Amino acid sequence: MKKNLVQSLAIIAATLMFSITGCKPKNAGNATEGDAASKVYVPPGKYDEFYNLVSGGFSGQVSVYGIPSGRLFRVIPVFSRDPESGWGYTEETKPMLNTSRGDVPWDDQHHLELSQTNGEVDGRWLFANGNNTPRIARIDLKTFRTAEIIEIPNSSGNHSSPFITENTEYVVAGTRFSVPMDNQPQDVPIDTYKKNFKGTVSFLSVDPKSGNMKIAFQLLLPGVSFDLSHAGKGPSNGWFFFSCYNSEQAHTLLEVNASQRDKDFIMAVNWKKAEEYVKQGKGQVQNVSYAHNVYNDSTHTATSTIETKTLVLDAKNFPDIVYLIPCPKSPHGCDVDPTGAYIVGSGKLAALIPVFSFEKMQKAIAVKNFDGNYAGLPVLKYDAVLHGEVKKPGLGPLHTEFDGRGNAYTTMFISSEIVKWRLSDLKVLDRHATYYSPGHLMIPGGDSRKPFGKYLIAYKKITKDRYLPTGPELCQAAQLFDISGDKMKLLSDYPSIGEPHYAQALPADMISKNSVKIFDIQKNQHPYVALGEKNSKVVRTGNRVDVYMTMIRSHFSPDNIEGIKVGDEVYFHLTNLEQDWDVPHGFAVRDAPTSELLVMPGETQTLKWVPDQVQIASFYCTDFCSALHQEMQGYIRVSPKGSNVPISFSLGNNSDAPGEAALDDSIKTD
Ligand code: RUQ
Ligand code: CUA
Repeated sequence: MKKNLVQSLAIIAATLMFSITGCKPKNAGNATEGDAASKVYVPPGKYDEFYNLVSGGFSGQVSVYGIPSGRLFRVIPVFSRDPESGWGYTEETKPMLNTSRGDVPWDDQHHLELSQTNGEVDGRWLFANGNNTPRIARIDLKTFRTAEIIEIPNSSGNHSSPFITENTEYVVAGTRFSVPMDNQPQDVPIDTYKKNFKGTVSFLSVDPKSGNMKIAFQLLLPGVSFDLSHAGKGPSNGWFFFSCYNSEQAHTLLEVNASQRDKDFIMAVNWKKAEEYVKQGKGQVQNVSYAHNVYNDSTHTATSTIETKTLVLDAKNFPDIVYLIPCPKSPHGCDVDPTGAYIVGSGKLAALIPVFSFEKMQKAIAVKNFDGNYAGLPVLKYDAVLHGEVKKPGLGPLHTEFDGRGNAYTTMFISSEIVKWRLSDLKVLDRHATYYSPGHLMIPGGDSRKPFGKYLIAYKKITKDRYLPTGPELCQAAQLFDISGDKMKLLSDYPSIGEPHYAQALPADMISKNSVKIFDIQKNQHPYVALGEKNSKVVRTGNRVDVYMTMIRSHFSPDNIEGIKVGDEVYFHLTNLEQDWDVPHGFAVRDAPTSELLVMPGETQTLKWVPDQVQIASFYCTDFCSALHQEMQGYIRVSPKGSNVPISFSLGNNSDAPGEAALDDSIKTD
């Protein structure tokens, strides 16, 4: 007990010290080792070995890097509007950011999880959580586009998400903030937390063919904070593990008030059992409201549906679904090793890392080796479930990944290092400084049954002096290590987009072999497609004008439009007629209070424009598409409201108005 107190004090002292000194370990200078340069060098024209998909944190997006080069390939817009691609600005993509409370064009994206088959990454989909407005997105890795976003009811701050079961049967979402349930009064005093605030974890089923998600059931739980999670695998398949903090149920100054108890919990959920109860018709259907947004690659259009029902199982009424494992000091990371035998909890303020045994947990459950209950849920005895503790690993353990060779790697936020330890005897084998303060780390496949244990990347919260200064705001960063030998070797570091939290990676060909190069224009089912220039046209219906416009190197059809009036609602439906890889065209019209469109070959996208003054408005292609890209442009005549200029449109009719030909005598065309 006393020792615990001393350790806690030491940690608090260290935390303070690091926050004051800025977490700068000694010898930050000569960081790489040996032939690092040649190990990360991918010569021009050669490909990287792995795709690395990295969370964008408060950018709301996901970025795609190559490993080992650290080259940035792309930013995939997910929860935030993106002017570069028109995501969330085009009529087709606006519904993707719809929620039960309207348009929410930003989120805080923390965790990513690749779809798996038999516990191994399969390269089909990438799931991403939205933290602030509880949502889960599914990205289709054929197109690198967000294909679906579903909102989570009865939740607030969707942090322990979107982790998956070993055959992608379910993707989970646990609430960070406990709140009054959606069907309960919301206008309650905050100090009625213990009575009125509840936690939930949600299980969303994933259709094995289409990938489409559906909220299968939610577990109603005591009002604590759920933080991270990971599914069991192999022998522990059928279980899900969630870390939780604030078992104190504080609602203010959590920094102090939620750090009172010596132990919080890892919550073990028997989801197969829960599934059986659902099949038996147990649980309660609640009226709620949440958006389910799906993008269709044939119509190139998203739809948003507001769903109204959710099935809730109150965990305390089903005594064999949920068990609590005591875990020291506000656990954060919750990681399951590749064999599925061990569950690692990382107490942010603990001076050790507890490793739990699934087998021991099963035994303890069988003989009811309980230490009382917490809010009606059985608490297992710590010692009965413990495989052992990693002693003196470092300060501030956060997250653990595995190399598939029996070793685990844990980030130490406070002492700014990665610590390698062995699962069997819990011995620390190696440690390496990081620059600085790592949050998550990632080994390709490192949370699956089959890690590709060659590289490790640490994602750092603090950059300080690593790069040229860019004013007060500095980038976050990633650091690549070679973990193929006994000792970790630092190879390189590179900046990241937004704040990286979790990441995933997989061998490049698992994705590249299926990558879509163009959309087949013959299969374009967009209601406003123009299949060929001869079908381009301008149609007025009242004050709505639909422009069916095509793009091909290097002109629009039509490119002269007249008869538009101030206040008209003009919809430019741009169809890119190209059928070649890497030939997008862009579209921007003057003063449109929205972004450009960027239209891929075979695709149709729509920009809405309401001209508010009489003008000749120009429009042009924004993406350099050919030597004559700069010629890809056009004019729109906007006449006053109520004028009687008829709609007309043309392409290539370069004749002059009667009597106007020789206005400028200096121009001779002979
Ligand atoms: S978090 S740095 Cu995943 Cu949001 Cu641990
Ligand atoms: Cu089309 Cu530039």
